[in-house]
Amino acid sequence: MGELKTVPQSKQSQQHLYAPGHSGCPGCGPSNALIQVCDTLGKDIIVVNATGCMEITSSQYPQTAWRVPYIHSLFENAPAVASGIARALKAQGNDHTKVVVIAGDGSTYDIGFGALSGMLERQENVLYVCYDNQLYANTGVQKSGATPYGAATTTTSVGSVHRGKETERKPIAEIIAAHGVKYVASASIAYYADLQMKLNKARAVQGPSFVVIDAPCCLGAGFDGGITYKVAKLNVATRLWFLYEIENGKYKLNFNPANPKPVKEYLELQKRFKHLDAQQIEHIQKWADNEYNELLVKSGQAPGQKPPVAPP
Ligand SMILES: Cc1ncc(C[n+]2csc(CCOP(=O)(O)OP(=O)(O)O)c2C)c(N)n1
Repeated sequence: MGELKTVPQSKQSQQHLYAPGHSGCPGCGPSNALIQVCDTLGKDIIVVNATGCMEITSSQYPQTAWRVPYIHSLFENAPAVASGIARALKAQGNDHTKVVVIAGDGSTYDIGFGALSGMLERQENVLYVCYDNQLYANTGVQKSGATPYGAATTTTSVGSVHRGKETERKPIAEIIAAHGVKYVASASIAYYADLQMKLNKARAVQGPSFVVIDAPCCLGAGFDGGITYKVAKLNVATRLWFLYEIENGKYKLNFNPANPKPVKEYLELQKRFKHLDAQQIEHIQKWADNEYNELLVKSGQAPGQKPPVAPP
C-alpha cells in the first residue's frame, strides 16, 4: 500500500480544502458544494462521506481531493460511523473538532434515512450536510425522494402513459426538524454567503444539526455544465427551492424573491423536463405558489405579518 497523494495543484487552488483534480463533471453542482462546505468549515473537521458520486469522484486510490480527515462509509451506516467518531472525540476531551456527514439526497432522503433518523433521535453531536442534486447520479440517474414532480429519470420514464415522476419530493427539512433538531437549514450553491452563515450556525450547535444544499447535476438533469449556477439561481428565483432556516422550531425565510420568475424558466433549461405539458407545468407552478405561501405564514412574513427580509 503506497501513500495517498493529492494531485498536483496550482498555488491558487491549494487554498481550497476540497481540491481540484477530482473527477466530477465540469460544472458539477455537488463538487462546488463541497468546495464551499470545506472552505467554510475549515480544517478542524472529520468528514464521513456516504456512498455516491462525491465519494467516487473524490477518493479514487491513490489520489484524494480531501485536504481534511476523511472516511468513506456506506449508505446504511454513515450517520452511525459519525456518531461513533463524535463520541470518541468526546471521550478524548476534544470539544473543537466537528464531525460532518456529507451525503447525497439518495443517501439522505432514502437509503441511509434509518441511520440518520437514529442519529438525530440520539441527539449525536454531528453536523449533517446533504448535497441535493435531486437524483441518484452515481448509478445512472434513478429517481430519489428528492426528485421533483414531473422529472424524467431512468426510473420515472416518459411515454404514452407515464410522464415523469408522479409524486412530489419529500419535505426533508421538515422531516429532520420533526426529530427535535435545533438547527435545520435549506441553502443553495448559488448563495455562498447565505450558505456560509448557515454552516457556521450549524457547526456551533451542540447536538445534531442539518443543512441541505441545492446542488444541480448537469449530467443527470440534462443541461450544459456552464450554466449550473444559473440553474441553481433560477430554482430559488422561481420559488421551487427556498433559502430558509428552522431554528429551535422557528422558521425564517432568508431570501424572499420580490419578483418571482415563472417556473417555466427553470424547467425549460433542463432535458429532464422537456416532455412536460401545459397541465404539468401548471401543477408545478401551483406547487411553488403554495409552498411559498406556506413558508411565508410559517416564518411570520405573510402580508399583514412582518415585512420580508432583504436578499442575502
Ligand atoms: C444499500 C445500497 N443501495 C444501493 C447502492 C447503489 N448506489 C451506489 S451510489 C447510488 C446513488 C446515490 O445517490 P445519492 O446519494 O443521491 O448520491 P449521488 O450519486 O447523486 O452523488 C446508489 C443507488 C449501494 N451502493 N448500496
